[in-house]
Amino acid sequence: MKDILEKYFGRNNIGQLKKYASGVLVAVLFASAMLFVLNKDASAAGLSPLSVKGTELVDRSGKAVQLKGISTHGLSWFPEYVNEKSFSYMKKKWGINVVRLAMYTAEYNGYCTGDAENKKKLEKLIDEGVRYADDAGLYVIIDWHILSDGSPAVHQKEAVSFFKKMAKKYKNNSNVLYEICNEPNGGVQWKDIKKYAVKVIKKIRKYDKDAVIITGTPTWSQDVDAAAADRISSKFGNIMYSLHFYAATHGEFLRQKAQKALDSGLPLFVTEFGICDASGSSGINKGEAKKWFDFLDKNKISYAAWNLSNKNETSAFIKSGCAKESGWKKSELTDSAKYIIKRFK
Ligand code: IDC
Repeated sequence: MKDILEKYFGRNNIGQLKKYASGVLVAVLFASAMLFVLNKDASAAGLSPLSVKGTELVDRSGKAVQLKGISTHGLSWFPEYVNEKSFSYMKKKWGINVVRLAMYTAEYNGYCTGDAENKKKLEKLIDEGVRYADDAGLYVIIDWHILSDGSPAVHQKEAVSFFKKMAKKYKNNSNVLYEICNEPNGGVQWKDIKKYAVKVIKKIRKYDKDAVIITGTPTWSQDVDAAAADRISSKFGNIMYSLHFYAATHGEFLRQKAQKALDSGLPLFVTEFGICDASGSSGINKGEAKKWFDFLDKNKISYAAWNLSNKNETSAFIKSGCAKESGWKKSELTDSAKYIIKRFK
């Protein structure tokens, strides 16, 4: 080797060449270290990290991104749908690009009401869900699904330590988004939700500097106007606000509220919706559903449909007689599923 180098560069130049080579090496190492510090890794599937620009979600190059996908039912009750095949099937055949992992906090076997074993099981499911999503090329929302607990303050302590764990684990996963309280209800005010949100966001930001964080809003995530009037400090970056609708219950009045919030610059994310009524289990309203989808698409609002399960309810995607955990045929899907899948495409 030495002989060859000497032949081409001359004996006197070898020392300089070595210096030059080590300089290049140092520069390359420094550049990759900087990239690592400044950027999340791209996911296995090469998904770009997301950020929030104005009211929109954008990718690394600043291009607007609209996430479209589905929410699981409660992870404790329908864990079987979190599997590798179902995620890649929904991506390929339905055209989704996001899945939401709904983890109830207070209901039966919720994260805060079950035992330690249950907690472990749920965390393992989230871990698998994040991995399957990544492999399939999907973004994934980790949803702290408060519901019967009404105010997020009820389980605030658990929420802070849960999201600390998540943020430490997933800080380099470009496909992970955090939803910190599904649907505040029971009269809890925005100022109290905001207090909770700031506590949780601060904890997440300690580890994960830039992942998108979505907070719930008052009245089952409908009062986005209240949040618009008193936003969370922009210093945290990449914060969005959830808007939930069920088309057979919520119509024009809620779209108007949402429009006003958008006009004032509030970034919205529909982390949950149905085209039936708010009970999740009666009549579908296709007329209103169409108006909602047109509204979402026009404003590039991201959304996740409730729910991926075969529970005997209108909002479920899989017919209750079907036990398959992926690869569903059209005849095995409900009317909700068939309608919504058409809009994914
Ligand atoms: C519903 C489920 C139903 C379950 C119930 C209580 O569809 O099977 O028994 O929760 O846990 C929401 C909630 C979501 C609800 C859904 C339909 O976020 O948890 O799921 N809904 O009622 N907000 C508005 C409607």
